[in-house]
Amino acid sequence: MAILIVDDSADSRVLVKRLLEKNGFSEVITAETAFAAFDLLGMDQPACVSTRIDLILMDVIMPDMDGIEACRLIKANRCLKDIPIIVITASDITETLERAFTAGAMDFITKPVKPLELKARVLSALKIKYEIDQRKAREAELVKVLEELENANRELSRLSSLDGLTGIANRRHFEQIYDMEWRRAARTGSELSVLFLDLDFFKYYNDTYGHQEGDDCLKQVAAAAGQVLKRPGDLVARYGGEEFVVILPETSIAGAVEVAEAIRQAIERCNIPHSASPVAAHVTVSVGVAGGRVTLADKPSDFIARADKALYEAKHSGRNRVKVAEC
Ligand code: GH3
Ligand code: MG
Repeated sequence: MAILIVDDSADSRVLVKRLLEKNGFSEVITAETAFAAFDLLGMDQPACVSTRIDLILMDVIMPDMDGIEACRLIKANRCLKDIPIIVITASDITETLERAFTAGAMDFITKPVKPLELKARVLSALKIKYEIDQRKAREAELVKVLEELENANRELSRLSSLDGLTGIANRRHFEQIYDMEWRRAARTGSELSVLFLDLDFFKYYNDTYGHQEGDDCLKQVAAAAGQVLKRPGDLVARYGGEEFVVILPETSIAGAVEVAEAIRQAIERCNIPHSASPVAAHVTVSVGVAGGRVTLADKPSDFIARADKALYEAKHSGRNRVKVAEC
């Protein structure tokens, strides 16, 4: 905690310094001119430099630049504006004091300086400075905590929309996006398609290779399906267990069948051995497709039910195939 005395008179500087030191203020720095004070405060630096100075005692009448103008410049500096300034003046003319307060001075002391008055004013200014510092530290801490909270919330909302195993969207996220895409399609009268994918004989896969391998297989299938999707609005999500769902906005049934077939083939190309499957030597999927132009008379659940029914038909007509829902 340092106090800076700015005074062109050497006698005054020595006197005030001694008085302060006698009252236990051990770190007292002096400057002969306003410019020397600016140097000490680092005012010529482009960025804020940390200063030890907690209080400035500023003489008013000085050559080159008077104490009031110096006070105004220090207060205009965003790095230094919280340092209290007490002006030391030979006159207590109202006009001088008014100018000093307008320039940002906190208090004044008249010359000749009286020891008790100096001590009282310095103590009260330092107390205020301490409180300002405490408040600023609390504010900085609060800003930091808020930033951390915002980051954590962002991460939480990202995680809450992802499936823990496969890393693709989860069912909750699918439902949000589907609802949004449905309303958009109904509003604009555009087409929307939905695919339901289900691994064939996956129970046998787990029984043969174990649950861990089963989990790895689900990850590969999710990644393969995701790679097929090219448009920014397309979304693949894990609907649950070994079932996946794909949303294809602004896509006709014919387009959706193409995507479904591309996904089915991409999963075949992964060539994940499935020795217990009655339909192929590798992992395969069945896909149900529903879609078309959305009107306000339709319900969002209609497409889901139709895609699910088409999936059921794909299963019952031999698996490892794509089936389109009847309207
Ligand atoms: P289908 O061709 O008729 O779909 O037969 P399926 O064996 O795939 O269908 P079923 O519904 O009988 O079995 C689904 C299996 O998927 C059973 C379940 O243990 C497995 N499964 C579901 N979720 C997970 C998972 O997160 N990890 C693993 N490893 N297996 C899962
Ligand atoms: Mg299955």
